[in-house]
Parts: sequence; structure tokens; C-alpha cells
Amino acid sequence: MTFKKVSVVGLGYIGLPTAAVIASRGIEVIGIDVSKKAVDTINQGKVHIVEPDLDMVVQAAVTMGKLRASLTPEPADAFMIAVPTPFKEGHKPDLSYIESAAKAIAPVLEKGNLVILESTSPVGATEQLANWLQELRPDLQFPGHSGQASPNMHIAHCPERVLPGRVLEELVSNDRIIGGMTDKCCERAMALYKTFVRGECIATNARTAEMAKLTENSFRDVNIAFANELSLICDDLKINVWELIALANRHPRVNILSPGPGVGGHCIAVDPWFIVDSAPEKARMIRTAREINDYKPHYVVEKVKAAADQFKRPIIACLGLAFKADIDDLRESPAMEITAHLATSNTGEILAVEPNIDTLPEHLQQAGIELVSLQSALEKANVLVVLVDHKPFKALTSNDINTKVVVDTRGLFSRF
Ligand code: SAJ
Repeated sequence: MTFKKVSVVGLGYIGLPTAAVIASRGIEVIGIDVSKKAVDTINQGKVHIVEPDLDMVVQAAVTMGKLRASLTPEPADAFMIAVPTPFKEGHKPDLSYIESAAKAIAPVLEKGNLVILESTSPVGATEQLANWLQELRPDLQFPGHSGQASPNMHIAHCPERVLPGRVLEELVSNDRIIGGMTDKCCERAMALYKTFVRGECIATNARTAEMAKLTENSFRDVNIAFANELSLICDDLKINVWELIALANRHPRVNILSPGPGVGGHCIAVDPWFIVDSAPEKARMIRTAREINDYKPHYVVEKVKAAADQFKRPIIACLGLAFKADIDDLRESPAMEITAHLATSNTGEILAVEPNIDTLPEHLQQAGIELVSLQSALEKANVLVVLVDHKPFKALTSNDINTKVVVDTRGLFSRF
């Protein structure tokens, strides 16, 4: 079957690039979002998020008349849901955005439609989506419901796997897991992804697809936790952890990741909890990794406090607020957590340098933090805290920093 019109629900870091890439293949795409600001911005051919080349692709798609944003869903051949799945108290998955998306699209669904859940989800969420839709549209037949020999609706989970900062490239080149609730669902979803994916599309069931995504991010979390644990051990043993890891990685079967100020973002710091929540007794290593990575920002704060203690009037410049290099995304960012904590614990005057944003989030402003240029931070500060390895920070030389006390969580200056 061919797809003439595709609807993407949720125009964030994943939904908007996906919508733009599909539109660039000549398919009519309507993007749905609850934010009027996002909808208006996109309809002007502009973007509300920072991602390399996204502005160009969106502008071209909107100008060609292939991409349009709206607050209200309308009929389409396929619906792709790319809304957040955060966790709520007790690290329990919060599926309320998926439920809202289901409520929003239910009235416009038609027989034969394909609904794809792209949001990272706990095992069972796709079945839950099918249940919600079935309740809302008893006139249609969704898969997974007893007594329905041949459902006339198709549902699949196809987790997004793109790396922020390389989204447009990875959307096309990555392999995709196509987790259909039935073989027919897989077939339909496969046909849609093949319109824009150059990587391989591999079919499985929805539960395995859900678990695969959680597994990928937990694998990374556990490996980063190993690096972070090494950094704590090395501080005690007075060993340069960066040199240590570089040496150990010379072994042909060792590939240790990099320690940092903690793990941020809306994926790796969140998804492993979905496994822990589903299997609390069994997921021991996954839980411990989360705890180690969540502890790291507190450890960094203590290190900065000790460094600041040497000065009567400490002026601390925090280099970077984003959760990783060269993006503007502050969600779940350990860098931001550390900066905020330093300000509220009266450690000194706090300057923040974040070249990818224009204004500080409200709570940082209220904490008395000042957003300054790198140049101004270098002139004023006596303590430098490297929290993110943004390009301009990597370009600093030993001359720029040799009069400062430096707490370097990213190993930028371990070479000096
Ligand atoms: N980090 C380290 N040390 C490292 C690598 C990363 O401290 O060696 C930190 C980063 O600074 C950041 C956090 O981990 O705070 C996560 O960054 P990341 O680059 O590892 O991953 P994300 O969250 O940007 O994207 C991940 C990716 N998953 C994997 O690499 C397994 C991406 O492919 C997923 O699509 C994305 O999560 C997602 O949406 O789930």
C-alpha cells in the first residue's frame, strides 16, 4: 500500500525531524502538536529546536507544501506518535502523553489505518495503546482483542533510535526495529519506514521492540556507570582516569566509555527505570548503574565546593548546561543540576556559559545565576567547572585556563 498522507503526533526532537524527512520524500505530512507556538513556528518554515540542518529540511518541506503543522488532528493513512514518556514518582513510567495522543487521533481514525508508537515505552505500552483506541472506537477492530479474527486497524511499535546532534543522518541510515502487533501490522509499518529509511527494517513483535529500545539505552547507561565508577575510584587512588581509560582501551576487546558529570537527556537517564519497574527483583545491575550515574552530579558539587573553598570570594564559571556536547537540550541535564545546586548552596558567585541558548531557564535566573560569554567567564572566574564538552570549550588552550582552579568533568584538559 502507498501512503499518501502521514500524520506525526508530537513535533519535538523526534517528531519534527521525522515529519520533515517523510515530507522530503514527497509524502504529504501533517504534524500535530499541543503547542501553538511550535505549530506557528513550523508553519512559517522555522524550527523551535536546535538540531543540525533541521531548519533547512523543515523550510524546504513547508515551502514545497508537503509539511504542515496543526493543533487539530485530521484523517491520514498512518499516524506516528512521538510524544514524551517521562517517569513519575517512584520511577514509574508516565504514559499520559500517549493516552492523550490516542484520545486526540481516535475521532479521525479510519478503517485500514496504521498507528505507530515511536515513543520509548515500557513493555506492554503498545498493547495498552491498542486497548485505549479500541475503547474510544468500538466501531473499529484493533489487534490484540479476543474475538477479532482479522483486525481492520494496524498497530506497531517502532522505537526511534537517533542520536541528538545527528538526527537527520541517523533517521535515514539507522536500522529500524518494526514491532508489529500482527504480521500484517509489521508489513504495513515496514512499507512506511521503507519510504525514508536506508538502513535495514527488521520485523519482530511489539513487546520485543519495546524491550529492545530499553535494552539499548540500559546497555549504554551501565557502561557509562562503569566509567563513572572508575572516575570515583581513580580520584581516591590519585590516578588520571582519562589516561587510565585510554590505556585500557588499547586492549582489543576493551572499550570503556567516558566518565562525565552524570548522565542526562530524556532517554538514557529514564529508560532503564522502565525495566527496573517491570522487573524490580531481577534488574539489579541496571538499577545500580542508574544509582551510580545519578550520584555523580552530587560528587561533582562536593568537588567544586572544595575547590571554591580556597577563595575568599569564589567566582565559579560553569562551562555548559546542556546534557551533552553541541546541543541546546537541557532536559535531565546533570550540568544544569550541578550549576543550580552550586547557586542555591551559596558556594559563590555563579556564572553559566552555554553558547547554545539565549536565555537561562527561569529557575536558574531566580537562583541568581548569570548567563555570560565564554570570554567574560574567563576574565572573571577563579574556578572553572567544565560540565559539557561543547566545541568552543574544546578549543581552549592551557593559556586560557592556567590561572584558574579547574574541575574538569569531561577530561578536556587532561591533555595539558
Ligand atoms: N555520556 C557520558 N559518557 C559517555 C557517553 C555519554 O557521560 O561516554 C553522557 C552524555 O554526556 C549524556 C548522556 O550520557 O549526558 C547521554 O548521551 P548519549 O550521547 O549517550 O545519548 P542520548 O541520550 O543523546 O541518545 C541516546 C542514544 N542511545 C544510545 O546510544 C544507545 C540514541 O541512539 C537514542 O535514540 C536516544 O538515547 C533515545 O532517544 O533513546
